[in-house]
Amino acid sequence: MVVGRLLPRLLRAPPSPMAQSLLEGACPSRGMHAERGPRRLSVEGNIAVGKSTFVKLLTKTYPEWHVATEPIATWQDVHAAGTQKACTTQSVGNLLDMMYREPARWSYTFQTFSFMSRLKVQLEPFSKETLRGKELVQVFERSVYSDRYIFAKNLFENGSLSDIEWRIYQYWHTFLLQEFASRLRLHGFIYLQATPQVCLERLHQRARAEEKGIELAYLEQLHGQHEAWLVHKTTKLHSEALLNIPVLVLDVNDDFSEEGAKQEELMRKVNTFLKNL
Ligand code: UDP
Ligand code: D5M
Ligand code: MG
Repeated sequence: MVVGRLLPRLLRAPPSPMAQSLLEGACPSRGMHAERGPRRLSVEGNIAVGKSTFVKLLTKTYPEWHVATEPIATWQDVHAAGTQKACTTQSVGNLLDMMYREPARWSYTFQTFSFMSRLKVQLEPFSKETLRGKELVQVFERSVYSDRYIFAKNLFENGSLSDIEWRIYQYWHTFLLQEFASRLRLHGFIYLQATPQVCLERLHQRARAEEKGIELAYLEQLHGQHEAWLVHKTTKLHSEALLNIPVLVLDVNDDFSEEGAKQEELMRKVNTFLKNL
């Protein structure tokens, strides 16, 4: 089989069977970017569209990639960090639940916390071993950008963030993104696209307690924000560079949770996208 000879500059460890099959015909060229170093991608998409399922599939297909899942557990169980040692395990509340119960009271607080937790994830340094792998790929489930251009923007537009909260948010968000620009850099977005109706069905299936009050209208708003930012490119962004980051749009209306042709099609598209970054 030809696959062995074309072995993956993208894949350093022995590839999984699916990765192996994806490599047939893989071109060793690196694409537009001459520079070496990690490729950093963020998986974006509506609530319950299937991001976590998708990043699990990436992990299975490409076990050597570094995947950072959304730090939702941190939001569901906020701890008194930074205080005396004895207090560090004390839980002070479920901020996700608080935000959904009382959005006008807790949305701004939620934004400060979700941003900090995403920033920490995106800034995490690479180990020496990791850096030795020249073709490293790092994947994040959502980003500091979706925090702002999907959620915070939407919460402002639906009245859950006040005018002054939105302005203060943008002020520090822009400042911090500029300060950390080089370390936050992403090379691509993978946008998982499905109708709000499909997302609602998956949300009901997952049945996360905090989300039981989410209605179709909210998912429609968030869908509109994703489309404006990643497809129509009409969202006003804080930087030109962000606008120019390539976006791979994947239609995930059809179920991809089981092994089969749909999963293979998605992984093939990711592979092609990555080769051209
Ligand atoms: N799911 C599904 N089919 C799919 C993708 C996801 O049935 O093709 C289910 C998945 O098992 C979970 C729910 O939809 O019960 C939400 O998926 P996930 O948590 O991955 O979504 P996320 O909120 O991370 O986008
Ligand atoms: O998203 C995890 C859950 O967290 C889901 O209910 C949306 C919510 N979330 C994530 N980020 C934000 C921000 N920045 N503001 C408000 N709500 C947010 P899931 O899609 O299930 O992985
Ligand atoms: Mg998830």
